[in-house]
Amino acid sequence: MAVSRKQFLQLLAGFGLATVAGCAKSDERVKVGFIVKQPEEPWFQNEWKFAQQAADKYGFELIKIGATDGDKVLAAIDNLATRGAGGFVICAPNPRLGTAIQQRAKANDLKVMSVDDRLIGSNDQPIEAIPHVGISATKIGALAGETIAAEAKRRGWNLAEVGLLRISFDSLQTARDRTMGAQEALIKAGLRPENVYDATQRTSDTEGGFNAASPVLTRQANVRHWAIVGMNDETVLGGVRAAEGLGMKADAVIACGIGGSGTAEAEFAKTDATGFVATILLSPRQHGYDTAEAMYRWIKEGVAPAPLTYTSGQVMNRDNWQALKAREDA
Ligand code: FCA
Repeated sequence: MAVSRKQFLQLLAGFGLATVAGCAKSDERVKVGFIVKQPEEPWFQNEWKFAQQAADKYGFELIKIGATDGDKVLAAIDNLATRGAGGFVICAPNPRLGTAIQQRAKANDLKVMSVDDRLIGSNDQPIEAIPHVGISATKIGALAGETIAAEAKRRGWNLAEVGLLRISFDSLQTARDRTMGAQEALIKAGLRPENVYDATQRTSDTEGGFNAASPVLTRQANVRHWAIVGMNDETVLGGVRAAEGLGMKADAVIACGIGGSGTAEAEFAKTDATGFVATILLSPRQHGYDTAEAMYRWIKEGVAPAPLTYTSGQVMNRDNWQALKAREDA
């Protein structure tokens, strides 16, 4: 019978031999892993920050691991088992790692729940057995689109003449739902479907957004007014920077991000407004604190988390960002 390293250590502990294995006399604290795909992104830093607050409140140990590819994810899961974790929360670098993650967690006797990006199984469907907390992507995207439409109206733009740059990452369901939600809202407000230009990004950071946007904007040199949407603040900001690089300043661009973490804050804090007019503020508290707390309870009390939770967002801009942040940190 195959015995995982964790089970092996537990067996040793059972025989009073834990110290022989070099394990300090057993640490009774619950340990919760929190694996994220892009540890340098402010959103994930924020998730970790709030997860740590849950750890401090309940007295469990939070083990934070950044895992940018599949090998690192599997190594992280083994590492968590070795360190005696009872389970982990994960935003994986690729949702298609779902089956591998599920199997590896099972082999190591670890509970698993996903956050932000839902894991996909071998049948191409979400793995329903893994509890998930994600954003209500289509609605949040629609709010981004409506925010842009309202600003266009305020500026007196004719939406029928506006180009929409949809920076896309369609292999990720939440990213597709977000940007399609925005696109549909803008079309409803008067944007013409033939004026939608997709720019496919390879990475979901600012550089990825910039590299995707530049050639598309260059090719459509006749479009004078641009709306820009994307899966997160970094992506959208990359699009705004690309437009600026081509001489399109704040009066030619209306962009709305999704996220509201440090990237957007830094943009709003600038003295001069840029084309990045707003973002949809998400809740890193719900995605970080609540998921870590739910995993802790699952391990400690055997109470499984809700199978599926969708969180909402609200418009954040230069006028209200400081007030909204103060409320979130309170
Ligand atoms: C995805 C994105 C992140 C963030 C999160 C809520 O994981 O990559 O930037 O938007 O969803």
